[in-house]
Amino acid sequence: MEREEAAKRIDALRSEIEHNTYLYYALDAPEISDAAFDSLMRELRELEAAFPDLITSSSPTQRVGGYVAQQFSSVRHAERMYSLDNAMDLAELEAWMKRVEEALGELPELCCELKIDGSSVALTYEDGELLRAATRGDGTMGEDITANVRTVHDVPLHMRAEALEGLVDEEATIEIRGEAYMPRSSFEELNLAATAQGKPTFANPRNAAAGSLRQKDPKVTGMRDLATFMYAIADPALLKAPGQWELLEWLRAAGFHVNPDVRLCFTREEVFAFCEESIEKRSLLPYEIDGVVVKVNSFALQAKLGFTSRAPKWAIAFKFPPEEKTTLLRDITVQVGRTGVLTPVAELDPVLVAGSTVARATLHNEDEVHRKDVRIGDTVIVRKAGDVIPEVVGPVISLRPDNALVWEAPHVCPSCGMPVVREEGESALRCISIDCPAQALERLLHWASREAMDIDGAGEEIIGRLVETGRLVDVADFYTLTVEELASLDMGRQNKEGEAVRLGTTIAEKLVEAITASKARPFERVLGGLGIRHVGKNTAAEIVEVFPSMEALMQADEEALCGIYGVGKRVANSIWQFLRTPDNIDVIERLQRAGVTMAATLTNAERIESLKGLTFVLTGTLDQLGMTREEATEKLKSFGAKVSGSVSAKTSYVAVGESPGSKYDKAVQLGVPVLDQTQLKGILESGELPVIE
Ligand code: 0OX
Repeated sequence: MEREEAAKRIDALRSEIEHNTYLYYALDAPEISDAAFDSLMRELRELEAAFPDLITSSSPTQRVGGYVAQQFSSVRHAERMYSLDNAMDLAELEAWMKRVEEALGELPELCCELKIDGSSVALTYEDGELLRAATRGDGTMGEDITANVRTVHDVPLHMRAEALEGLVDEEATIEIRGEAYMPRSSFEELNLAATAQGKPTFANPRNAAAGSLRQKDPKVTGMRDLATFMYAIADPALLKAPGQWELLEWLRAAGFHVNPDVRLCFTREEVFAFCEESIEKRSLLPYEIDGVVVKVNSFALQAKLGFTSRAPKWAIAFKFPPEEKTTLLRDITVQVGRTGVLTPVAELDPVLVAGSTVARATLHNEDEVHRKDVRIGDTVIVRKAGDVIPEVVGPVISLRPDNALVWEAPHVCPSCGMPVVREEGESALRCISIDCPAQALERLLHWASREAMDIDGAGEEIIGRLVETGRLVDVADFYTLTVEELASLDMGRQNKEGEAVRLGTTIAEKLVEAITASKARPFERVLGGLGIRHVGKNTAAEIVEVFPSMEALMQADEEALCGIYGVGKRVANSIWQFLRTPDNIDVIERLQRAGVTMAATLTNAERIESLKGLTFVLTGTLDQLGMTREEATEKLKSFGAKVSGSVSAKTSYVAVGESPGSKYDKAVQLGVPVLDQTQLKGILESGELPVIE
């Protein structure tokens, strides 16, 4: 074929493919078969291969580029990407409508949308061409994920021509915002495949979407089934449309995928009805939603209402009540924790609840099992406490089979076979054997965990193997592991060729590096990591305030220990006992010889206590700090501040990251000042408070 003829055919094929992509993905109304579509794509690919100079970046064949990013660069959003205030029930939603009504003199038209539980994206178009795609980040700065977003089929690489008519200035650069999500079925398939390959799974479709968008290699993103629903424009003034409803119509016409479940409401009752219908609809939708977003429709009225420092006053997210599902309770097993506590665990038929698959849920203790009267074989109601921790609410008695089995607590430890005890006044059964391997495993996992020594790569599988092979008995053994022995560690599995899978040099080297790095963790982490009963990270920090070295702590008697803030008789006795047990002393000495930190690096007098007297609460995903939440907490403490887990009138500041929950709401309710991630970062760097508007 001649070049000129090829160019014409290429143009025609591209238009046809784009039109059919739009029909398929945006309108959900395909007109040609998948096979016919594939045939068009194949022809286009062949022609482009024959005439490579005719390839353009917005050709439908060019969604997946070959470039593998080392890291994502930061981009500034055209306008700040605000988050949404939440209404936790219909009464809070009503209160918001009342505020809006009072501010505007009457209740305006309200546009109701489903709240897609995905990952926010911002798409920038210049001259109608997709120029850039970014994550939300902290709302001001996001990450450049253009190459990955280009692989998402329902994201137009260029807007449809008719869209230009709706713009005030056809050449303007516009930023379109929305949510990228992974359909439930694709999420389940992805996790099944990951499980089959022994890879980690995603907790829920939202994490799967966010994780897929942050892949270094766009080819990987291209293999994930992602989709989008777009619902906003950074600057509505660029559009002729007068309101949200018209914006959604324009977005549809421009080629974007817009959620069809939207409704323009004129009364409170209509808004409530939409919320209630959406709750009903929730489990039937092929994607996850976690609420309804209600927006004042008119852009002019939106501007009148304005923003708080965090969110628009003209919109609210009505959050759904915790989702409950029923499933089969297959068995009740017993887990042995690091302090020997035996916890009954419900083994369930996997069920998707509030965005993640639940297969196990704690039943807390023996009394709880009997109080709830759950029996093996029961159909049980499952929900997520605070939408996070799965719990069994109770049985559906009417569905109880005749052979449902009443669970009996074990008399011996399921791990070591030694008799278990239930101390007076306690609800927990406990294995008190020193040699219990389950306790050893849990202690080692706790030591390696992020909140303690943060040994990257030391997960359950590797630690489990090292315990089974007898190479790890106590936490000091970590520091004697060598690259050579780890590299040849038999993982107890076989590959396709039937050979034993070994850990390998690369992972072994990284692990030894992480173990070495952990030696420098602050003393309070070491203390919290030892697994002393009743000594978690907060108590450990208080102990270090008074006894800043292991040497000083070893010499303290129970009375002196009781002088520590938050340490009563029971805790003091547990610390004292621990430090007088020969096996524990041996572990501490070996840790010390290995070079693990055994004293606080800064004494109280040396501390720059610029934040003394202030209490911070951190909430939401803090991914813009350049450090982990634990590190940020430590840093704040090093400036003399307290960091608390809950918001009260005494809280000085609440720092919020992505998707903050009820703590943010509480802060607003109590009038506690809120910091965003940029402000928190500033404090962490300087130890000084920002000027808050
Ligand atoms: C959603 C969703 C999120 C954005 C900032 C002001 C209004 N997750 O589906 N946010 C918004 O709009 C907000 N709409 C949505 N549909």
